[in-house]
Amino acid sequence: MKTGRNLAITDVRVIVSSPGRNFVTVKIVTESGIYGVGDATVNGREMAVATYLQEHVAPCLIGRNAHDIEDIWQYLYKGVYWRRGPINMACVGAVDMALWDIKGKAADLPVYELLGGKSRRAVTTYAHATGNDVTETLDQAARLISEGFQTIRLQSAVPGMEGSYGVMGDKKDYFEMQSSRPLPPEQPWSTRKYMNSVEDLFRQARARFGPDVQLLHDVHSRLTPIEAARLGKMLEPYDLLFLEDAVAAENQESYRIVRDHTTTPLAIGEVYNTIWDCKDLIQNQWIDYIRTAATHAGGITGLRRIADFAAIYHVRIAPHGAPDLSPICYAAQSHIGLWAPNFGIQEFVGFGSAQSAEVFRHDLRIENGMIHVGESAGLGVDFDEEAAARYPYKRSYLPVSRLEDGTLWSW
Ligand code: EZ4
Ligand code: CO
Repeated sequence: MKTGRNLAITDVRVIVSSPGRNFVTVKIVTESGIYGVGDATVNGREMAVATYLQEHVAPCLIGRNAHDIEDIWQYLYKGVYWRRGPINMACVGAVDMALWDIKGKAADLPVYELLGGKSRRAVTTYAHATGNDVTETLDQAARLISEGFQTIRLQSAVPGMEGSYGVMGDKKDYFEMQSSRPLPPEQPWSTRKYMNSVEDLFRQARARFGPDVQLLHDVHSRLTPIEAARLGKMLEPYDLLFLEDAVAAENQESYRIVRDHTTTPLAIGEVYNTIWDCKDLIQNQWIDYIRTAATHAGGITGLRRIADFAAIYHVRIAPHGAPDLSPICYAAQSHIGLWAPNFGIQEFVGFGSAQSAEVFRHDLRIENGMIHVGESAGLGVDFDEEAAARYPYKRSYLPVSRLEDGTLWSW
């Protein structure tokens, strides 16, 4: 394809580094010297993405016009017989982010301007409060509220269960939990113990913070639809902004059951890779927030398509913001969040470790619980390859979950 303003791609660099945790970064360089960066991190499967990019994607990009974002997206999607899937879509996502970054730099405009401009002043986020008991969780929530966050995710250890989701005791992250043997840590799960304790967390939270603060909770896909329906009803008096991942939904129809029984708003999507994974959930209005990440669902182009489709059905976007998404993904999602008319909220766990700040330089800042996007052209985030080389890849896994009798469960 020949277009007027050619900006030929001359190099595609794939860097796996571990500044605090593993990230897969793509750097696309053009003949003009303008380059763009993208995040391709798939937590626990980083080398699969890196090899896919290096071996299968990079050769297809050399010589192409970096301005042809849509054609390159289609080429890497339809042009792969296999389509979809987390590995392919993270690679499409990273390339797509890098190309938007390049287009922004070439136009001397921040990416949100290319998307259509600002719909709001800044990007509202929610922060995480987690603790070994209800008091510890709520003390942390109180600190976050005093820092200016108005929406808090609450997770608390389930009494009688060693190591609940999101609660790590004296370990700072899942990396540390794997200690000397890099194999998935195992955590127990008991639906009964969880269901018997979770209401108290929200009862005490409302008693302590009153009605104005927005609260939410991540079930992390551990319930069946009818259990999730019961949980949604149980939590209705505490007025959640949303209940996240109540049920794993490879079968999207599962959410019909939950929806039929509760007015607690529902959110899902952090493991989805395309619009097809959430099509039924959205068009049947079984959910209220779609949580697909730019990295995992085909980049800015993929997320924008999902956002526009979701808007028709009163579904808002609430992109995943875990620590395994690099600052490049945060930047991409912040530009989308500034633009999307149906933006809901952005999950926020900080911009990463001190090591990560050496590697990723960005002009995002958080103030009163909102992300402010700077005025740099492109995504406003740069990647320092020399700094990254100081932090080599370390094999790492997310935990797995087992019932008390040993049965493998959803983590
Ligand atoms: O499952 O970090 O909403 N956030 C989450 C996180 C993610 C893990 C893996 O990406 O659910 O805990
Ligand atoms: Co989640």
